[in-house]
Amino acid sequence: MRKIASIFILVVLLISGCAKQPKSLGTNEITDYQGQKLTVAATLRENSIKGPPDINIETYRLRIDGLVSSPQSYSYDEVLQKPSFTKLVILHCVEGWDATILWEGVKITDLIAAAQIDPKCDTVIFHSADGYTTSLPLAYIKEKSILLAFKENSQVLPKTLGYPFIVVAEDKYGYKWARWVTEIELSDNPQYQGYWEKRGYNNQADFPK
Ligand SMILES: Nc1nc2c(c(=O)[nH]1)N[C@H]1C(S)=C(S)[C@@H](COP(=O)(O)O)O[C@H]1N2
Ligand SMILES: [Mo]
Repeated sequence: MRKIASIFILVVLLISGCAKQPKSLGTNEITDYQGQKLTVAATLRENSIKGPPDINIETYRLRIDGLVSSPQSYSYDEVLQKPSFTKLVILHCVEGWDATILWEGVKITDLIAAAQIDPKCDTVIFHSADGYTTSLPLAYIKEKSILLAFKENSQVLPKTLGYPFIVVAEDKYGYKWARWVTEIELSDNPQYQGYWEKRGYNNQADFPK
């Protein structure tokens, strides 16, 4: 009889314990994709030059300027209206860590086309809300259909990963992955040096295959 009573108490405790568990309303975040384990953004170390800036999405604009005849200024929603694409790309930082993430974004070529780029342009310079800059060759952006991502692992880009936008600079080291992008400048200067490039990092930044 004592045994039955204790089993009863155990069951009651288990049920009440379960009832206290918060019910999950679900998450959009995915943890694996086509058999590949993805990196959870929250586990990534944030190591930017000034810390993640606050972006007011109501007043936010992405400008396309430089050597163009028709500069553009997109709101967040206007960027999202462009055709979107996903890509599984690994971000490698020079410090040795990496992150495997399913990115979703728009093609940079789709954003700059309307600006009517001067044929002299061969370089794309990214400016960010924290004052960071970096550049990539225009030919590379076209050939690889480089994305400006607004989602990672199926959820809206978290602030630490560059909300609202990060450049998915595949095959290039992390310092080419501009986060919090506010301006895309078309240039004819392939020698342009961004924040880390000025401090000695290689301008090609190719990740060894
Ligand atoms: N705007 C901005 N973008 C940036 C950086 C930065 O400091 N500011 N850091 C770069 C570097 S060095 C890397 S490795 C990736 C990921 O940054 P994390 O090391 O802070 O995670 O973002 C890149 N993009
Ligand atoms: Mo980095």
